[in-house]
Amino acid sequence: AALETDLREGLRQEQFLLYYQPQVDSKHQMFGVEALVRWQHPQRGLVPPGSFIGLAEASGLIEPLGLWILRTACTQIAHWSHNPAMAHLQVAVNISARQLHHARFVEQVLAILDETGANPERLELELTESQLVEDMEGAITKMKKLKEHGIHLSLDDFGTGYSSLNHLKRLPLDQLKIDQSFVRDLLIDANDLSIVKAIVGMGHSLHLSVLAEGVETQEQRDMLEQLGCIFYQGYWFGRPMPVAQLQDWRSPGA
Ligand code: G
Ligand code: G
Ligand code: MN
Ligand code: NA
Repeated sequence: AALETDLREGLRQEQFLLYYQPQVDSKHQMFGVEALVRWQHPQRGLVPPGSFIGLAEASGLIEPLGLWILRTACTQIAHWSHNPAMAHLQVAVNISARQLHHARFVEQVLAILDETGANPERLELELTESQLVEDMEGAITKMKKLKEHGIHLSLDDFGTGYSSLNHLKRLPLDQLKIDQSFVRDLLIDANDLSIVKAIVGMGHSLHLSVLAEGVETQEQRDMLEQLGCIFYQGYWFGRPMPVAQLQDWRSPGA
Protein backbone atom coordinates (compact mmCIF):
# COMPACT_ATOMS: atom_id res chain seq x y z
CA ALA A 1 0.00 0.00 0.00
CA ALA A 2 2.97 2.31 0.71
CA LEU A 3 4.15 1.90 -2.88
CA GLU A 4 0.64 2.54 -4.17
CA THR A 5 0.48 5.82 -2.23
CA ASP A 6 3.87 6.74 -3.69
CA LEU A 7 2.69 5.84 -7.17
CA ARG A 8 -0.37 8.08 -6.81
CA GLU A 9 1.84 10.90 -5.56
CA GLY A 10 4.38 10.18 -8.30
CA LEU A 11 1.68 10.65 -10.91
CA ARG A 12 0.56 13.91 -9.36
CA GLN A 13 4.14 15.19 -9.36
CA GLU A 14 5.01 13.71 -12.76
CA GLN A 15 7.96 11.67 -11.46
CA PHE A 16 7.91 9.48 -14.57
CA LEU A 17 10.02 9.67 -17.67
CA LEU A 18 10.34 7.74 -20.89
CA TYR A 19 13.47 5.99 -22.04
CA TYR A 20 13.77 4.96 -25.67
CA GLN A 21 15.38 1.82 -27.11
CA PRO A 22 16.52 1.83 -30.78
CA GLN A 23 14.87 -0.43 -33.35
CA VAL A 24 17.26 -1.07 -36.23
CA ASP A 25 17.00 -2.49 -39.75
CA SER A 26 19.42 -4.74 -41.63
CA LYS A 27 21.12 -1.66 -43.14
CA HIS A 28 22.02 -0.51 -39.61
CA GLN A 29 19.52 2.35 -39.74
CA MET A 30 17.43 3.21 -36.71
CA PHE A 31 13.85 3.30 -37.98
CA GLY A 32 12.06 3.42 -34.66
CA VAL A 33 12.24 3.32 -30.90
CA GLU A 34 10.31 1.60 -28.14
CA ALA A 35 9.27 3.88 -25.29
CA LEU A 36 9.90 2.27 -21.88
CA VAL A 37 8.74 4.07 -18.77
CA ARG A 38 10.93 4.78 -15.71
CA TRP A 39 9.96 6.16 -12.33
CA GLN A 40 12.26 8.76 -10.84
CA HIS A 41 11.36 8.07 -7.20
CA PRO A 42 12.52 10.75 -4.71
CA GLN A 43 14.03 8.12 -2.35
CA ARG A 44 14.42 4.94 -4.36
CA GLY A 45 16.04 6.50 -7.42
CA LEU A 46 15.27 5.28 -10.93
CA VAL A 47 12.73 2.44 -10.67
CA PRO A 48 12.34 0.05 -13.66
CA PRO A 49 8.83 -0.69 -14.95
CA GLY A 50 9.01 -4.34 -13.87
CA SER A 51 8.81 -3.04 -10.30
CA PHE A 52 5.67 -0.91 -10.65
CA ILE A 53 3.67 -1.67 -13.84
CA GLY A 54 2.06 -4.69 -12.15
CA LEU A 55 0.98 -2.57 -9.19
CA ALA A 56 -0.19 0.21 -11.52
CA GLU A 57 -2.35 -2.35 -13.33
CA ALA A 58 -3.75 -3.90 -10.15
CA SER A 59 -4.57 -0.51 -8.60
CA GLY A 60 -6.06 1.02 -11.73
CA LEU A 61 -3.36 3.71 -11.76
CA ILE A 62 -2.22 2.35 -15.13
CA GLU A 63 -5.11 4.32 -16.66
CA PRO A 64 -3.80 7.80 -15.80
CA LEU A 65 -0.18 6.59 -16.09
CA GLY A 66 -0.87 5.03 -19.49
CA LEU A 67 -2.40 8.29 -20.72
CA TRP A 68 0.63 10.21 -19.45
CA ILE A 69 2.93 7.75 -21.29
CA LEU A 70 0.97 8.09 -24.53
CA ARG A 71 0.85 11.88 -24.27
CA THR A 72 4.59 12.07 -23.58
CA ALA A 73 5.44 9.74 -26.49
CA CYS A 74 3.17 11.73 -28.83
CA THR A 75 4.71 15.02 -27.66
CA GLN A 76 8.10 13.51 -28.56
CA ILE A 77 6.82 12.52 -32.02
CA ALA A 78 5.62 16.09 -32.57
CA HIS A 79 9.00 17.51 -31.44
CA TRP A 80 10.92 15.16 -33.70
CA SER A 81 8.81 16.14 -36.70
CA HIS A 82 10.87 19.37 -36.83
CA ASN A 83 14.20 17.51 -36.62
CA PRO A 84 15.29 16.02 -39.98
CA ALA A 85 17.46 13.39 -38.25
CA MET A 86 14.57 12.11 -36.12
CA ALA A 87 11.36 12.90 -38.03
CA HIS A 88 11.16 9.44 -39.63
CA LEU A 89 11.19 7.53 -36.32
CA GLN A 90 8.28 5.34 -35.32
CA VAL A 91 7.60 5.41 -31.60
CA ALA A 92 6.27 2.17 -30.13
CA VAL A 93 4.26 2.41 -26.92
CA ASN A 94 3.33 -0.55 -24.71
CA ILE A 95 -0.37 -0.68 -23.95
CA SER A 96 -1.64 -2.63 -20.96
CA ALA A 97 -4.79 -4.78 -21.04
CA ARG A 98 -6.70 -2.40 -18.81
CA GLN A 99 -6.04 0.53 -21.14
CA LEU A 100 -7.02 -1.35 -24.27
CA HIS A 101 -10.27 -2.62 -22.77
CA HIS A 102 -11.30 0.82 -21.54
CA ALA A 103 -14.52 1.69 -23.41
CA ARG A 104 -13.05 5.00 -24.60
CA PHE A 105 -9.53 3.80 -25.47
CA VAL A 106 -9.71 4.72 -29.16
CA GLU A 107 -11.12 8.17 -28.37
CA GLN A 108 -8.38 8.70 -25.77
CA VAL A 109 -5.64 7.89 -28.29
CA LEU A 110 -7.18 10.12 -30.96
CA ALA A 111 -7.60 12.99 -28.49
CA ILE A 112 -3.93 12.76 -27.50
CA LEU A 113 -2.83 12.75 -31.15
CA ASP A 114 -4.99 15.81 -31.73
CA GLU A 115 -3.77 17.62 -28.63
CA THR A 116 -0.07 16.99 -29.32
CA GLY A 117 -0.18 17.33 -33.11
CA ALA A 118 1.69 14.01 -33.51
CA ASN A 119 1.50 12.28 -36.89
CA PRO A 120 -0.51 9.05 -36.25
CA GLU A 121 1.72 7.24 -38.78
CA ARG A 122 4.64 7.64 -36.39
CA LEU A 123 2.79 5.99 -33.52
CA GLU A 124 2.86 2.24 -33.01
CA LEU A 125 0.93 0.53 -30.22
CA GLU A 126 2.31 -2.72 -28.78
CA LEU A 127 -0.34 -5.20 -27.69
CA THR A 128 0.05 -8.73 -26.36
CA GLU A 129 -1.82 -11.87 -27.24
CA SER A 130 -2.94 -12.43 -23.66
CA GLN A 131 -4.66 -9.04 -23.51
CA LEU A 132 -6.30 -9.51 -26.90
CA VAL A 133 -7.86 -12.89 -26.05
CA GLU A 134 -9.64 -11.31 -23.05
CA ASP A 135 -12.04 -9.77 -25.56
CA MET A 136 -11.03 -10.66 -29.09
CA GLU A 137 -14.05 -9.11 -30.84
CA GLY A 138 -13.84 -5.87 -28.90
CA ALA A 139 -10.10 -5.65 -29.47
CA ILE A 140 -10.42 -6.22 -33.23
CA THR A 141 -13.06 -3.47 -33.50
CA LYS A 142 -10.79 -1.01 -31.68
CA MET A 143 -7.72 -2.06 -33.67
CA LYS A 144 -9.54 -1.47 -36.96
CA LYS A 145 -10.52 2.05 -35.86
CA LEU A 146 -6.96 2.84 -34.81
CA LYS A 147 -5.63 1.57 -38.14
CA GLU A 148 -8.11 3.71 -40.06
CA HIS A 149 -6.34 6.69 -38.52
CA GLY A 150 -2.92 5.44 -39.67
CA ILE A 151 -1.71 4.16 -36.31
CA HIS A 152 0.49 1.06 -36.51
CA LEU A 153 -0.12 -2.03 -34.42
CA SER A 154 2.40 -4.56 -33.20
CA LEU A 155 2.00 -7.87 -31.38
CA ASP A 156 4.52 -7.90 -28.51
CA ASP A 157 6.14 -10.98 -26.92
CA PHE A 158 4.96 -13.12 -29.83
CA GLY A 159 5.16 -16.84 -29.23
CA THR A 160 4.72 -16.75 -25.47
CA GLY A 161 0.95 -16.23 -25.32
CA TYR A 162 -2.08 -18.07 -26.57
CA SER A 163 -0.81 -17.96 -30.16
CA SER A 164 -3.69 -19.11 -32.23
CA LEU A 165 -3.10 -18.86 -35.94
CA ASN A 166 -6.81 -18.24 -36.30
CA HIS A 167 -6.47 -15.08 -34.20
CA LEU A 168 -3.38 -13.99 -36.05
CA LYS A 169 -5.24 -14.22 -39.33
CA ARG A 170 -8.02 -11.93 -38.07
CA LEU A 171 -6.01 -9.31 -36.21
CA PRO A 172 -5.30 -6.10 -38.15
CA LEU A 173 -1.60 -6.01 -37.29
CA ASP A 174 1.45 -4.44 -38.91
CA GLN A 175 4.19 -6.21 -36.99
CA LEU A 176 5.09 -9.26 -34.91
CA LYS A 177 7.76 -8.93 -32.23
CA ILE A 178 9.52 -12.25 -31.69
CA ASP A 179 9.87 -12.68 -27.95
CA GLN A 180 13.39 -12.41 -26.60
CA SER A 181 13.20 -15.89 -25.06
CA PHE A 182 13.49 -17.38 -28.58
CA VAL A 183 16.35 -15.09 -29.56
CA ARG A 184 18.44 -15.71 -26.44
CA ASP A 185 19.47 -19.29 -27.33
CA LEU A 186 19.09 -19.00 -31.08
CA LEU A 187 22.68 -20.09 -31.72
CA ILE A 188 22.70 -23.04 -29.31
CA ASP A 189 19.16 -24.42 -29.37
CA ALA A 190 17.97 -25.95 -32.64
CA ASN A 191 14.35 -25.71 -31.50
CA ASP A 192 14.60 -21.95 -31.00
CA LEU A 193 16.18 -21.66 -34.42
CA SER A 194 13.27 -23.57 -35.97
CA ILE A 195 10.71 -21.49 -34.09
CA VAL A 196 12.25 -18.19 -35.14
CA LYS A 197 12.46 -19.39 -38.74
CA ALA A 198 8.80 -20.43 -38.64
CA ILE A 199 7.65 -17.12 -37.10
CA VAL A 200 9.56 -15.11 -39.72
CA GLY A 201 8.11 -17.18 -42.57
CA MET A 202 4.58 -17.04 -41.21
CA GLY A 203 4.77 -13.32 -40.44
CA HIS A 204 5.98 -12.50 -43.92
CA SER A 205 3.30 -14.72 -45.54
CA LEU A 206 0.72 -12.70 -43.61
CA HIS A 207 2.37 -9.46 -44.87
CA LEU A 208 3.54 -8.48 -41.41
CA SER A 209 6.93 -7.07 -40.59
CA VAL A 210 8.81 -9.19 -38.07
CA LEU A 211 11.10 -7.69 -35.44
CA ALA A 212 13.37 -9.77 -33.20
CA GLU A 213 13.66 -8.60 -29.59
CA GLY A 214 16.47 -9.17 -27.13
CA VAL A 215 19.29 -9.19 -29.69
CA GLU A 216 22.43 -9.09 -27.55
CA THR A 217 25.23 -10.15 -29.92
CA GLN A 218 26.34 -9.64 -33.49
CA GLU A 219 26.14 -13.42 -34.02
CA GLN A 220 22.46 -13.42 -33.09
CA ARG A 221 21.82 -10.47 -35.38
CA ASP A 222 23.64 -12.17 -38.29
CA MET A 223 21.73 -15.43 -37.78
CA LEU A 224 18.43 -13.52 -37.71
CA GLU A 225 19.35 -11.83 -40.98
CA GLN A 226 20.11 -15.25 -42.49
CA LEU A 227 16.67 -16.38 -41.37
CA GLY A 228 15.13 -13.43 -43.22
CA CYS A 229 14.45 -11.26 -40.18
CA ILE A 230 15.52 -7.69 -40.96
CA PHE A 231 14.28 -5.69 -37.95
CA TYR A 232 16.01 -5.90 -34.60
CA GLN A 233 15.96 -4.51 -31.08
CA GLY A 234 18.20 -5.36 -28.14
CA TYR A 235 21.19 -4.50 -26.01
CA TRP A 236 23.58 -5.17 -28.93
CA PHE A 237 22.11 -2.14 -30.68
CA GLY A 238 21.43 -0.10 -27.58
CA ARG A 239 19.85 -0.16 -24.16
CA PRO A 240 16.80 1.95 -23.39
CA MET A 241 18.21 5.49 -22.98
CA PRO A 242 17.13 9.06 -22.25
CA VAL A 243 15.99 10.99 -25.29
CA ALA A 244 19.06 13.27 -25.29
CA GLN A 245 21.36 10.26 -25.74
CA LEU A 246 19.36 8.93 -28.66
CA GLN A 247 20.56 11.82 -30.83
CA ASP A 248 24.14 10.51 -30.57
CA TRP A 249 23.29 6.86 -31.18
CA ARG A 250 25.45 5.03 -33.75
CA SER A 251 24.78 1.48 -34.87
CA PRO A 252 27.36 -1.15 -33.90
CA GLY A 253 28.68 -2.98 -36.95
CA ALA A 254 27.67 -0.17 -39.31
O1 G B 1 12.30 -2.64 -18.47
P1 G B 1 11.66 -3.83 -17.78
O2 G B 1 12.21 -5.16 -18.18
O3 G B 1 11.60 -3.65 -16.26
O4 G B 1 10.10 -3.84 -18.27
C1 G B 1 9.22 -4.72 -17.70
C2 G B 1 7.89 -4.66 -18.40
O5 G B 1 7.33 -3.35 -18.31
C3 G B 1 7.94 -5.03 -19.87
O6 G B 1 7.00 -6.06 -20.08
C4 G B 1 7.50 -3.79 -20.57
O7 G B 1 6.68 -4.08 -21.69
C5 G B 1 6.69 -3.08 -19.51
N1 G B 1 6.67 -1.65 -19.79
C6 G B 1 7.72 -0.83 -19.97
N2 G B 1 7.30 0.41 -20.26
C7 G B 1 5.94 0.36 -20.28
C8 G B 1 4.93 1.31 -20.55
O8 G B 1 5.19 2.47 -20.87
N3 G B 1 3.62 0.91 -20.45
C9 G B 1 3.30 -0.38 -20.12
N4 G B 1 2.00 -0.70 -20.06
N5 G B 1 4.23 -1.32 -19.90
C10 G B 1 5.54 -0.94 -19.98
O1 G C 1 7.47 -6.75 -22.60
P1 G C 1 8.36 -5.95 -23.49
O2 G C 1 8.85 -6.72 -24.66
O3 G C 1 7.79 -4.62 -23.85
O4 G C 1 9.64 -5.62 -22.60
C1 G C 1 10.80 -5.22 -23.17
C2 G C 1 11.84 -5.32 -22.08
O5 G C 1 12.98 -6.04 -22.57
C3 G C 1 12.32 -3.97 -21.62
O6 G C 1 12.34 -3.99 -20.25
C4 G C 1 13.72 -3.89 -22.16
O7 G C 1 14.56 -3.15 -21.30
C5 G C 1 14.13 -5.35 -22.20
N1 G C 1 15.18 -5.61 -23.20
C6 G C 1 15.39 -4.92 -24.34
N2 G C 1 16.43 -5.43 -25.02
C7 G C 1 16.91 -6.46 -24.29
C8 G C 1 18.00 -7.37 -24.47
O8 G C 1 18.74 -7.34 -25.45
N3 G C 1 18.16 -8.29 -23.50
C9 G C 1 17.37 -8.37 -22.41
N4 G C 1 17.63 -9.31 -21.52
N5 G C 1 16.33 -7.52 -22.21
C10 G C 1 16.11 -6.58 -23.14
MN1 MN D 1 7.24 -4.03 -25.75
NA1 NA E 1 8.31 -7.84 -25.92
